Amino acid sequence: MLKISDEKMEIFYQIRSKIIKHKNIVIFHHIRPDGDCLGSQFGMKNLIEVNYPEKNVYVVGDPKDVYPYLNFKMDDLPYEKLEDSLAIIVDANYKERLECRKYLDDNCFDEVIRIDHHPNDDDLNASLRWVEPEAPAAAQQVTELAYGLGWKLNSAAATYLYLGIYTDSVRLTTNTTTYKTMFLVSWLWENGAQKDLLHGEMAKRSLEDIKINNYIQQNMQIKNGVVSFFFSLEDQAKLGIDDPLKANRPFVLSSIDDNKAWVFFTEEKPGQIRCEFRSNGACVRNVAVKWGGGGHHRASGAQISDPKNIPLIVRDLEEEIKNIAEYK
Ligand SMILES: [Mn+2]
Repeated sequence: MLKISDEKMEIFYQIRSKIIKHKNIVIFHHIRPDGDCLGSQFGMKNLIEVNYPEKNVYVVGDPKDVYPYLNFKMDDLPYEKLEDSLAIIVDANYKERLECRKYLDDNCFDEVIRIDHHPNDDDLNASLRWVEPEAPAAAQQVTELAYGLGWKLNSAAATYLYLGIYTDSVRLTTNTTTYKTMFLVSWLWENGAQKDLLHGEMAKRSLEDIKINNYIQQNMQIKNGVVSFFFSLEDQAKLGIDDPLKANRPFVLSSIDDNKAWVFFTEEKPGQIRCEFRSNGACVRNVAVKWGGGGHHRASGAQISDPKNIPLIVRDLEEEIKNIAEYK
C-alpha cells in the first residue's frame, strides 16, 4: 500500500470534483513534446474516459511524431469558448511553453488546473495547482492521483503513464526516483502497461544516431569539470540532420569521468540557440535562470541568440559546480 497524506488527498478530491463538475475537458502538453508531457496528457485522457464515460475529453497539441509506435492522435477543437469546460495543463507552467496556448489566451475555458513537477510559477490563472518538484515525472503525479482516488486503470492509460515516468526518470535512474515511483510503476505494470514494447523500442539505436553521437563525442570540450558542445546548423547539415530537435542530445555528454555538469548548445535557426544544462548534483538551474531560462535543479534549459555567449555560459557553469557541496 502507498500511504498518501491527508493534505494530498484533499488536493485529489478537489481535482476530482472539478472533473465531475465540467462536461468538457481539454488537456494540454508542452512544446518540444517529450514522453512525460504526452504520457501524462494521454494517460489523463484515458483515465477520465474510463472513469467518467459521460465526459467529452479532448487532447490538443502537436506530438511531432515522437514515439511513433504509440498512437498520439490529437483532437480538432475550434478556437471558441467551450461551454462547461475545464482545461488541464500537465507537465508545464508558462503559456509560452504550451502547445496551442491560443485557447488559453482567448479564455476558452471556464476553469484551468495545473498538475506539474516543474518548480516554477505559471501564468495560467489556474484555480488549482498541484506542483510537486520531488516527483520525477508529471506522469507519476497523474498515476498517484488515479491510485489515490481508486480510479480504474486501463492498459492504454497504464502504458502512457509508464512512458512518462520511464522517460523523465531517465529509465528509473534519477535521484528523484523513489520507492513510491517503483510502487506506482508496479501498479501500472500490473494493469497492462506495455513495458516490453516501450523498453524494446527505446533500446533501439540507428546507425545514423551512432554516427551523430560519435561526432559529438569527438568534438565536445571538457574543461574544469564541465563538458560542452555546440551543434551549429552547418554541422547538423553535414551530418544529415534536417530538424534541430533531433540534434539536441545532452545525454551524449553525460557522466564522463568526474565531470560535474554538461551543457549542450543546439543552433535551431540563425540567432536562436537552445542550451540544455544537466548535472549529477550541481544546481544548473542557477545558470539557466541567469541566462533567461529555467527548469529543474539537475536539468534546465535556456534560449540564447548570440553564439558569442557560449564561452560565458560555460564559465558560469564552471563556477556553479564549485557550489556542489551545498546540495549533498
Ligand atoms: Mn516532465
